[in-house]
Amino acid sequence: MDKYTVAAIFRGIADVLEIKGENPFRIRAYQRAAQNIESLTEDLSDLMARGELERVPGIGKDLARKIAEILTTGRLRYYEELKKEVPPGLVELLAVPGVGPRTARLLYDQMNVTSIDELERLAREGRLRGLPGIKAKTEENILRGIALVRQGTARRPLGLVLPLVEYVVAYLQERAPVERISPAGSVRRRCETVGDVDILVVSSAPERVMEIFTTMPLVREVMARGGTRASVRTTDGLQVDVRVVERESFGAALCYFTGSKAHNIRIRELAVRKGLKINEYGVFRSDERLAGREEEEVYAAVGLPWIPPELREDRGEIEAAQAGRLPRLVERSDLKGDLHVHSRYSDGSGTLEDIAARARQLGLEWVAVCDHSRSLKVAGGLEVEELLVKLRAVREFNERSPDVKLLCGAEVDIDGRGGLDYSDEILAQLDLVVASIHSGFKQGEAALTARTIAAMENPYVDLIGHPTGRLFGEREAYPLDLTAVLDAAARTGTALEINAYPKRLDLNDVYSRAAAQKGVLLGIGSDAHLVDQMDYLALGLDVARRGWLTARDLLNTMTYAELRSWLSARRARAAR
Ligand code: DGT
Ligand code: CA
Ligand code: CA
Ligand code: ZN
Repeated sequence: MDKYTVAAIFRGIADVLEIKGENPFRIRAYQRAAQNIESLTEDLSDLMARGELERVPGIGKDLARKIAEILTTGRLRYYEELKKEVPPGLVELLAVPGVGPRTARLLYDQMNVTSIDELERLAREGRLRGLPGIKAKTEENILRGIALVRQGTARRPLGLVLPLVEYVVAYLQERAPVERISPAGSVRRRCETVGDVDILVVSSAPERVMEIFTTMPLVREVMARGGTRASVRTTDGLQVDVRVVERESFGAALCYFTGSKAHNIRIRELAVRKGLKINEYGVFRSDERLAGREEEEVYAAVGLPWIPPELREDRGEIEAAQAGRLPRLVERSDLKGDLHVHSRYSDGSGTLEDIAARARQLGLEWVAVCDHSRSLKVAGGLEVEELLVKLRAVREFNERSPDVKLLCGAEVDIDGRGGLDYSDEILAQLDLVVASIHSGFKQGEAALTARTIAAMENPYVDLIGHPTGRLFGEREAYPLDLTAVLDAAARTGTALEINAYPKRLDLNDVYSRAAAQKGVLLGIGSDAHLVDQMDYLALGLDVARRGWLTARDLLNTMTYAELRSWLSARRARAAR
């Protein structure tokens, strides 16, 4: 998992080059390389051993050599030298939109500004104006930029945080004397956005854990460090807290720090009624410790079965647990297919073979290959003739492939009035049809609701893609009458997508649960554009579990044969 170290160093290089006013193409090259490296699923060291680093997009001879140096020595001399050329505080200022390298340099040289906090204070007090090129208006822009940075770094989408959590956990496991380790907090509950990362550890040598954690290459700043607890900020600004707890308290601490706070409060009330006290150290009757090593013991002390972290939001899970009616949440091993993958036929990068190979690695039995339809020109939407070529190619592929089967699908645009981008005659030939809205978001609730329902009323539409259109950090969900949409889905038997692309997670947990309660089927689609992104299926699973879904609520748990018969029943109804 050294890819994050390499990516962090490359990003650092890009920042320094930017301050130095170097060639923008060189800067961009480092940034792009960092991004590509991060999304690799293959181990960098393996690639290096096979001499294949240069096969990663954006990596040439020079960068391959630098990666090799980082992988073998843990550092990069070029970067160490380069860093000496600029003051460290300067790099932080660049994160503020509107503060470019020239302004950052100016602020540093003339005002000694080395942090965003200082910059904010000076701008507030009106002390920047008067510097060359800085007016009252510029100060306002800087303050607005700072607010954006704070907002953007305040909560991040789960999918962008999880790889880093896995990295930190693996890093500590490999290097520190770790007996037990687990993420806690919103990460463990799989909330769709994460404020900060909480990690709990049991160790015989807490100081060692602190030392190793606070000196990780991706640590930018150690915010607090004690004997058993430390907080750091990573190079891209995320806060990570690590706590070392006693072996006997691990379960109690895990309960406490997993939260949610609302869930914890309910559990503690139950304890009080039994004359018990629960805190992060254990379960106590006066001073006697009754339990604490395992979470199960803590729940058992208040007469409950263990509750999956995804449900711990005080949304009825405690009542369900008391009644013995906790849902049997869908699990990764239940998933047999992915409903939404783009291929090279539109804007994806994988061939049919690549997609099937990845599916095989992920233990999937089928994949619906859904490329964009013809009006979505920017995304390489398929003309009818191209679609027919693809259809033949998928049929031929399936004849060759004994295990993984592909479905020839399409992600068909819903137009401004609820019409579809292909005729019914064409749709009827496809194995599976996803219909999505990609334009006209400003139409208002009534029109958007009507468009969505009109698409569901087309008997060839099997699934509505990313039903609310939200994109974290870019676009709010568009206004929809969700009750009407869910009712129409139930009436027409149309499934709704849980789009698992990290910026989407759409439908979300709450709506997925509401849909399932109305008997609507849901389908997870990774919306992968690179085959590596088919891993996003796991994020969709997180949403499904937070939405209380069982295997029976999802299309993804069907075998290929079951899915085909569900689809052909729908087609038969459509033909009537
Ligand atoms: P986040 O970080 O905003 O995404 O959300 P969490 O849930 O990770 O919140 P965080 O990091 O502030 O705290 C982690 C857990 O610790 C939280 O879910 C419950 C527990 N916790 C924190 N503060 C309190 C508190 O004042 N009372 C109780 N009962 N629990 C707390
Ligand atoms: Ca947290
Ligand atoms: Ca925290
Ligand atoms: Zn789409």
